[in-house]
Order: sequence, then C-alpha cells, then structure tokens
Amino acid sequence: MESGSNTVLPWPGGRLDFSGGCLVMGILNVTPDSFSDGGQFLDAGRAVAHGLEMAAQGAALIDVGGESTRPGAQAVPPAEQIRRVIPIIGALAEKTDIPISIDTHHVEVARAALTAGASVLNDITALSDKQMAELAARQQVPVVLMHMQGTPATMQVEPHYEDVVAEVRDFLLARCAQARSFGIAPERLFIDPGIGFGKTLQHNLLLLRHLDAFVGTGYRVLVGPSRKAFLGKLTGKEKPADRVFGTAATVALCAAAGVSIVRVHDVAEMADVVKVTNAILRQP
Ligand code: HH2
Repeated sequence: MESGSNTVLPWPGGRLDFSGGCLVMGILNVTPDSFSDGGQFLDAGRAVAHGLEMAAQGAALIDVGGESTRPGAQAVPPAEQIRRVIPIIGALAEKTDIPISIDTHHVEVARAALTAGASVLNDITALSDKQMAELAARQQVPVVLMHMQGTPATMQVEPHYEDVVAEVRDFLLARCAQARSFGIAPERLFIDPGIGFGKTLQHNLLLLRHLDAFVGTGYRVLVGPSRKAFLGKLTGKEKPADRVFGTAATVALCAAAGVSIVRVHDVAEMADVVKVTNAILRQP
C-alpha cells in the first residue's frame, strides 16, 4: 500500500501538503481535566483565540477534543462533548482555513463536528464503532486510527505485549483493512501507535525506536507524544508544561523517521523543530 506520503492530500473540505515533510497538529482540549491543558480553554473565547494562535504559529491542522483520555479519566457523555466543542469548531472554521479535526470516538459528536466545520476524524478507538466508519466513508474525510490497549479508565494497569511493535502494527493494519472495506480511501487513513495508551515506558520507547515499522506500511503515520508521562519519567519533569524539550526530542525523531503529522501542545516550538529536521533531510 502506498499512500503517497510525499504528496498533497485533498478531500472535500480540506487539504494537507506533505511535500515538505512532517506537519504539526495543534491540540485544543475543551475540557476541565486534560492532563496538560485541562481547564485552560473551557471559555469559548479563550479556546478560539488559542486555536487561531496555533494556526499563526505554524499548525497545519487543529485537533479539538471535549473529553480527556488521560489514564483513569471518566468518560464524558456525547451531549456534553457536543456542548463543549461545537461552538468552538464553528467559530474556528469561520476564522481559519486550516483543517479542524475532532478528537472523539462517539459518532454523534463526530457528525455534529463535521456539520459545524471539522473535516478530519481522530478516533482513539480506531473505528471500533462501525457507524463512525460509515460516516467517514460517506463524508470522504481523513481518519486517524489510534491503537489503545484497554480503555482510558484501565489502560495503565499492567499493559502487556509479547511484541509491542508487531502487535500494535498488526492491529492498525487490520483496522485499516476494515476501514477500506467500508469504502474509506487508503490515502485518507492515518495510523497512530497511541503513545501512552496502555503502554509502559519501555513500550513507548520501543514504538518510537521502531517508527519505521509503521511508516513502512505505506499508510501515513501520526504520533502524539506531547508532554506525556513517559517524558516525565525520563527527565524527572513532573509538570507536563515542563516537558517541552523532551517532546522536542521525540518530534525531531518522528520527522526524521517519515512520520506525516505530530500532535502537540507547544506548536511554536515544535514547528521550529519540524522545520529544521525537514530541512536537514530534504533540502538539496
Ligand atoms: N493523545 C491524547 C488524545 N488524543 N489522539 C491521537 N490520535 N493520538 C494521541 O496520541 C492522542 C490523541 C492525549 O493527550 P491530550 O489530548 O493532551 O490529553 P487528554 O486526553 O488528557 O485531553
């Protein structure tokens, strides 16, 4: 399978240009309890301003979510997610041209978000709900398929794999095959190893060490290492906001490995990291 990772990806309602290398996705969590930016963007005005700020800082797309999926997080009903995210997606879609993705595994939320102006689905359950697959196929929008062992409530309780890289890759390939059977075009599929989702420190390191196993599938790859707990374990930085340099190391590695999108909180900083890494690898 060849997704044409060096090319432009157009779809109804959006377009991403991968010809310069890795792109940055800015995170906008409209939640009271996200592990890093919880409570910062519950106010709609602040959320929209932050989204526009990330666009100005070099984000190629913005990922809006209304439910924290940090370890131990409680599920948020779809109606509450809709109440949180839809006004923000609507306002952002009016004010910026960059694609907006919706971070949800609930089809009701995804449907409302696409109607409000989002045009990418980011599903941490990799289309476990077939209605989500039908929606993506019908609307011809790109979809991020992420791997998770367990659920956010339980995933960090003794995660276990025989061979984490092979198991995560095979899971994602199976979900891609399923997505294609619903009629989703392969170039619109992004695979994501799900850093921190049912993974120990060692599992996360192995996945990041072997990104070639994911890039080599031919599907475009998205990775979300930003400020996560494994970086705190390695650096001793307890506060997520202090993990920017740790994040930068992983982002440079992702860009060098051929990852198409990195999902990050610190857009200005990571846009520079990606720019320099892309230039070293690609400019004549
Ligand atoms: N990580 C988080 C949420 N959504 N989506 C994808 N595709 N990949 C990821 O790695 C990923 C994701 C968790 O990070 P964050 O949104 O910052 O925190 P929280 O879930 O607490 O809102």
